[in-house]
Amino acid sequence: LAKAPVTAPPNTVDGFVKQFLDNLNFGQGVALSASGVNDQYLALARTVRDYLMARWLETVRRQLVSQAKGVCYLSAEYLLGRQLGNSLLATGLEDVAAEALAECGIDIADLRAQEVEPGLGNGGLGRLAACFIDSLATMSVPSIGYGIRYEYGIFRQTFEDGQQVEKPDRWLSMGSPWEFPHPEAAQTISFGGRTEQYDDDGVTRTRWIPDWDVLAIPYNYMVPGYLNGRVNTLRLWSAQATKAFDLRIFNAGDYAEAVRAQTFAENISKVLYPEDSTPQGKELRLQQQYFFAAASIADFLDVVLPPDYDLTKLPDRAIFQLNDTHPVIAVPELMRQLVDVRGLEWEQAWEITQGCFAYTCHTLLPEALEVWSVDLLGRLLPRHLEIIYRINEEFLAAVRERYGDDELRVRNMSIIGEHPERSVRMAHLATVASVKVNGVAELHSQLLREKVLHDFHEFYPGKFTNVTNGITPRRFLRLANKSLSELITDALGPGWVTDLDRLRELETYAEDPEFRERFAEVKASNKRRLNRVLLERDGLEVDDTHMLDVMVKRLHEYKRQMLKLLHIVTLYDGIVSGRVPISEVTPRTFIFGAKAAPGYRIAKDIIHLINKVGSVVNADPAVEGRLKVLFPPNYNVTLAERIIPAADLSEQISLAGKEASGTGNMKFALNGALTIGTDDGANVEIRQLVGDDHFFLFGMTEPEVEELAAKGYVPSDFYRADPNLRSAIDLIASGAFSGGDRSVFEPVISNLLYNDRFMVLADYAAYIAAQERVDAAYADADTWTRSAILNVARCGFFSSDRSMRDYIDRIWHTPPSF
Ligand code: 26Y
Repeated sequence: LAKAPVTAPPNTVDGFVKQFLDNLNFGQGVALSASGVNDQYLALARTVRDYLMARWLETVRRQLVSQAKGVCYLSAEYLLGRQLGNSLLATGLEDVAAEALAECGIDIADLRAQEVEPGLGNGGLGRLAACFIDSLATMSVPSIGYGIRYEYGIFRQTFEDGQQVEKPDRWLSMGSPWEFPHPEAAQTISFGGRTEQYDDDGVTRTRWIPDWDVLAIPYNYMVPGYLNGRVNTLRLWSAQATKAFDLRIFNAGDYAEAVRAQTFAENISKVLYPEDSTPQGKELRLQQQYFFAAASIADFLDVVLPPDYDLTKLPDRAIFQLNDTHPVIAVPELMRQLVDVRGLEWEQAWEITQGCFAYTCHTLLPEALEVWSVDLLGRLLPRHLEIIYRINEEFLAAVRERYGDDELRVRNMSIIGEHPERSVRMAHLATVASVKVNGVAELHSQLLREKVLHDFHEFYPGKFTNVTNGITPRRFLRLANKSLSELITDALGPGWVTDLDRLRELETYAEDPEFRERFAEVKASNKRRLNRVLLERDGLEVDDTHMLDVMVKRLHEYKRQMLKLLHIVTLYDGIVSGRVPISEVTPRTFIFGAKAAPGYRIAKDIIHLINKVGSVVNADPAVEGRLKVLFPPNYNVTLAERIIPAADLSEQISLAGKEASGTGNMKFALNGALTIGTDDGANVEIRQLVGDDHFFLFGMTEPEVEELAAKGYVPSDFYRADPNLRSAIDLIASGAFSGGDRSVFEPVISNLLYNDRFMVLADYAAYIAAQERVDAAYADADTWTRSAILNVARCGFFSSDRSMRDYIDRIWHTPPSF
């Protein structure tokens, strides 16, 4: 294999100008004088791409030659965020590009603003995948990300009269300069039909006779490492109708039916499911999962591996990391490939398969553990169901051998559940098939071992491990918070970007009054920048003299946006009732960002309520502008990069034992916000690292939650016992935020008083008390700043580079390779 013949354009302003103009003229087909901002953006993107291309081809070549063990990260979601800024950063071209464009009379910021981010994920799990592939590229680890190229990503959220209205996310409508389609490398993915046994030279074998299929077209994306000359690949699959599919019908003259058939096939990669946490038994979702899992396995076996590869060595060549259960159908698919297609013996194939998978669980909520009804799975993937049955049979035989006839245990561990209907428990299948199973924060992994998958932990000692999540410092510090990055680099030099533990050295700077002053000025300037962004984006104003108190994350009851809202209503209630003199109210701007799953009724009601409370509070002269509630719509990665660096207070207030990890919590702390939080997920580790004096802890612990649940939680008892709480709830119930209409928020109120599954009312008093400690601490600006600096200094642990090192050491055993 020859070295890649491609060379990058010269790394100079002149070189960049020439390349940019070439791309504009020859790529877009317009002259500079006639070009619009989108032409210019596309030409700029292609120019940066040109600088990455030689490195990409070289990375692919070396990976082919070395055949070193690599990671195949299988994820149904990648929440990438904008690509341009990150590519400029990775190539070290930020300044060259800005100067070159200035020479052409263009402000690069205008072009950056043109990019529509690919929102191919819902929230934490999808963003985690994006951080991980960034770290793998930066650490030179052989790896490839596999996923789905949704034509429509997560919906665009708008508000109409305070209520969420979903609009389609047409992220591809202006063209995406970052993708490389390869129709010639398509895989055919089959569905439906039946299986049959046949005689193969005296051996009985099984084959699958499917009844329809689709093409999976790979689209490659560059994943550039930070200033290291490496570019890994993200391969996303797009569904296309096969010729056989519609030709037959076309020839019969039924054009409408042909188009319908095509639509049916292409629907598979049409839209991202906007549900998070609550799986809906949607057939299309199972199609999506099999579609990308099967295409990825086939791609790896047929395209990435050399021909005649000895498959018994596969565990030394590849590890397929399952990002939650969404790709777990890859397990029976690999078995099918090995046994039915490539003729291996079952036992041998199973040994290979068990050496090739690892599973990450991202939840603790029982309703979020994916199951597929046997009926549906058998109809869509009959051969896979047979394979799953056989895996289960052998697994349960081993369980029985170990525990005798403990049928209760057997039933609990079975891959097949019987209630409320016969179904395949994907988490059990993943656990049985995997080398390792990991949770995403210490507490989460502990609860997995002790509760959710306890029997499995007992059966497979050593299989369970923890890898605490992380975030990429490139995007979430260096790119998102340029002024803080410059301050840090002034103090420490530039090495921290790939060695985040070095932030520890800032601890001594926290004692330096001049450094504190500069740090406080960085925070203030980030607030001013946020003000400009929100003013232009949504007409919202951020007062840079206010404490900025932020809660951004998916809207979910367990995350308890309601608790934050009750705090705001309590403050407001204190003012309007005259109980609290206005001069005693700390000026705060509250920012919410949250999408609710379109079918999640109560979550949408809560969004509505937040908006209505905001309208009333913001307009009430009695408040004297001291409280402001802002809810910019359509929170996404791009907005996160603007909000997080400006925040003073980070709200991480889930009910203990429900948030697997959280990653927003890490982003805030690393950008110098102090956390108010429960003892949940990675909050636990953040607090341990930054220290109790620099973290506002409140609320029940996980065992206390269990205890309260066991003795019978009665939310209305808390309502009755606490006059502040009662008054706040009564104010909402009175219609004060709904123009006097008591019915509008009745479901929210009833849910709180009579159900309150996530114990908002039980933690209310502790939360209010903790917020009073926040106010007191904030009053001493200099001490607050010192705490903020210590948060930055002590959160280097949360780099996703560290997460990747942990995966490599504990699970993958895939060292960096050049
Ligand atoms: C199957 C479908 C309904 C589904 C779709 C998306 C199920 C779950 C999800 C997404 C889950 C998710 O984002 N989980 C979050 O993963 C983060 C990364 O590990 C954690 O930090 C966070 O606590 C967890 O809620």
